Amino acid sequence: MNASTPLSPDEIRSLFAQAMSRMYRDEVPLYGTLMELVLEVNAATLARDPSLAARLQRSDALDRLDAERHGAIRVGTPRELATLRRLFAVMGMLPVGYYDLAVAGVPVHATAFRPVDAAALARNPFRVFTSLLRLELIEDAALRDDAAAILEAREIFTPRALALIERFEQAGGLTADEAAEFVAQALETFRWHSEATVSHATYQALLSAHRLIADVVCFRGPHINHLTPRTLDIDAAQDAMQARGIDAKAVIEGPPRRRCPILLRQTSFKALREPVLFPAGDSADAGTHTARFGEIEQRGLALTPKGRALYDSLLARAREAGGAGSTGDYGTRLAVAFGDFPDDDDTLRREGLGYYRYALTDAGRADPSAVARGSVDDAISAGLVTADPVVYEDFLPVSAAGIFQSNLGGGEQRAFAAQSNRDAFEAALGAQVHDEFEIYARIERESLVAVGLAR
Ligand code: OOG
Ligand code: NI
Repeated sequence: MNASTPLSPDEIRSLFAQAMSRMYRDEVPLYGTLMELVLEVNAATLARDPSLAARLQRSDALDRLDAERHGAIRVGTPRELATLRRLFAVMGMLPVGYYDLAVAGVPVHATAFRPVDAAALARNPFRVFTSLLRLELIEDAALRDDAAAILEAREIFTPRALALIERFEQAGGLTADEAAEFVAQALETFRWHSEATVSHATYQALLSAHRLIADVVCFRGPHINHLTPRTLDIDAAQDAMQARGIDAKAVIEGPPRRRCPILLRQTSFKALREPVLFPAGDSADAGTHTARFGEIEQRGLALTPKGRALYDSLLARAREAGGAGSTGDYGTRLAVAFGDFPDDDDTLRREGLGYYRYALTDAGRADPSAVARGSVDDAISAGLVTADPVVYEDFLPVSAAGIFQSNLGGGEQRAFAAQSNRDAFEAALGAQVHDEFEIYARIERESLVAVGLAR
């Protein structure tokens, strides 16, 4: 390839995802252990279940599996969020969904930057869950002003990264050389810095307002706080974590184990306590900070609004039945509640609970007019067409809150009374977030068109 040939956003995203993974493995070696463990579990699962391997192959999910992960960052100001939107756009990552976590006691709201079309997702689905601190939820006005001033004064992007974002916007692409430089420069924004930018006293004051506020405000930038590989069997991965003595979260977030996995199941290891240096001459010049962790997830069928409403109501039933959320024999309550959620692809599809991707079989390719003559169900029962689950590419607010909480030392259970404020989030972002359901529906519709079954 010529150095001046533009690189596609998909290629830049792949380079970036690899570079982030390498950096985080150096920063948090336990993440490397987690990746090895997931590779082993996935290889064993595929060897045990050839039909799963075939299905993943048909829906383009097999090749991307080992490269697949998401990360998470937290920023402090609208300007930071808006610039991140432009940075992620260089890599074909657009904001999808609005997540309000204040209701769960975490003073942030969030979106996920990710690719949206089927080809880009097949290439590399790398996603970054991106939270914006809601400073207005700090009660102490003086502390709130301090935090705002500290954030206003910092610059989380390198001058060269900003210049390359502009270059991309003007030229409509980056050459291979520019892309390599962009990836290296973008990485600087997400690197961990063990030197706090504030005094120990300020750090302590912000920490006692909320641990998360200290994490966002006291450092040079939005360090990546975890990267999450995708496993095909999260129960096996959870057991493997425990067998290796990793301090795993007690409960797997999300739906219970099922024959047909839906949405997203996640578990994590607890955040590490890491040394931090405070500016010289401070009363205490060293301390610790707890923010960075590791996570594993299993992804399943993307649900329609109807399926999602059923999911939300069954999850609420399981959580309410025990009083205080994910404790006690929560696993049993969850399994009982989800007895009411159909667990075979045929029913899920016919009842419109999930999105499916349609493809011609060899027989269907040999006789396309036979496909077009009947209904979708006819074509499937005649063996002309297959229907495979569309993979859920997004996040779940209740699960995300559980992940946040388990990494905040467990002491922060209060909910904020604040209204969810999507308009303010979008104003800060400088754009509207994309609707996840529209994206899945389009992927399903395009597959129907491709097999000649669109009505
Ligand atoms: C983000 C937590 C949410 C997930 O997978 O739900 C998340 C954070 O801790 O910043 O990553
Ligand atoms: Ni996560």
